Amino acid sequence: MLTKIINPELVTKFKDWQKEYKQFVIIAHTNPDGDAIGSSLALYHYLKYLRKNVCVIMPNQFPDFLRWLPGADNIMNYDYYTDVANIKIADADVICCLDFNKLNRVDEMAEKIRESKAKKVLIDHHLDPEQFADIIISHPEQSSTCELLYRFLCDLGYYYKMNTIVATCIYTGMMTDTGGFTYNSNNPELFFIVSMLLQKHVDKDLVYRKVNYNFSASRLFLQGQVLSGMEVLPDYHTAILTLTREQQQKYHYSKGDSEGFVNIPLQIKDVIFTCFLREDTEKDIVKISLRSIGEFPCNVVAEEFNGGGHKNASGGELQKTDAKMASIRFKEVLEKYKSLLTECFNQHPK
Ligand SMILES: [Mn+2]
Repeated sequence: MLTKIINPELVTKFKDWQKEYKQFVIIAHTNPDGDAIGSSLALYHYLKYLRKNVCVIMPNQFPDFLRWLPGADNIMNYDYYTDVANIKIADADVICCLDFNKLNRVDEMAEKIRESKAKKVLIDHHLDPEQFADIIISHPEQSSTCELLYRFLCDLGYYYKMNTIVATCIYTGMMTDTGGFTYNSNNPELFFIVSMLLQKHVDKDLVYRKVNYNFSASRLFLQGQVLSGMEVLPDYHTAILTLTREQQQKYHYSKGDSEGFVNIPLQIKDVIFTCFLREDTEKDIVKISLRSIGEFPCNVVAEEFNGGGHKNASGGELQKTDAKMASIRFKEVLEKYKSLLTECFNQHPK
C-alpha cells in the first residue's frame, strides 16, 4: 500500500474544480525534461478522459528524445505560438503548473500566468515553492513530479481507469528524473508504483531504449571529442569537461546534444565532483554544470558562478569569457574546496 502523502483537502478542492471548470492549461519549466513532459502529458490524457478542453504549453522547445510520447505532438511551444498561447492562458479556468517551484522558471510566460484569472494548481518536487497557486502540492522528498502526480491521480480515484498511455508518461518521468533509478530512488514505494504502472502494461524496456538509445551520430562524435579533452584532478576528486563554440560547429551541435555529458566523469573511480563548461552559442557566456556524488554541495560552488541548484546537481554561468579561461577560474575557486572534497570523499568513498 502507498502512504497517503497529499493533503486530502487539496484533493477535494481539485475534484470540485474538475466538476466546475472546462478550460485547462498545463505548463512546465523552460528546457523541459522527461519529468516535465511526462507529467504534463499524463495530466493531459487524464483531463481529456474527463472531457475537458486541455492545452499543454511549454516555454520553449522540448528535446527530440521525448517526441515519441503519446500526445507530444499536441504540445504548444510558447516561443513559436506566443499569441495563441497567451489567449489560452488568459482564457483558462485552471492552469496546472508542473515540475517547477517558482514562476521565473517559465521565463516570458511568467507574467501571463500571474495575470491570468484562472485558478492555479502547482504540483512539484523542488524546494521552497513560490506561493502563487491556489492549490500547492509540493513534496521535495518525491523522486519526480511524475511520482507525485501518480499519487495525486490515485487519490482522485483514477488508478482503475488509468490506461497504458498515462502509465507510460508517468513511468518516463520517474525513470528520467532518477537517472534510470540510479539516484534519488531508494524509497521502496517508488518500486511499488513502478510495479503498479507495469500492471498497466508499460513496456519499460522500450521506454528505456526510446529515451537513451536515440542519439544522433554527431552527438556521439561530440561526446568523444569532449571526453578526450577531459581534465582529471585526482587531489581534488574532480574532473572538468569543456566544449568550445568551434567544437559545437564542427559536430553540428544542436540543443541538448551535450545533455548528460557532465555525469560521465562520475564513472571514474575516486571522482566525486564534475564540472562541464560550455561556451554558449547565443550569448557571450560560458555555461557551467556541476554534479557531485554524496555530501559535496555543488550548489555552494555554483553560487560563486551566479547560479545555484541542488546539492548534487546545479549550474551557473560566467560572463564574457571562453571555456579555457572559465576552466582556469573554476580551478581557482576549486582550491577553496580542496579540504571539503577530501573530507567528503573519505567519508563516503565510492
Ligand atoms: Mn522533476
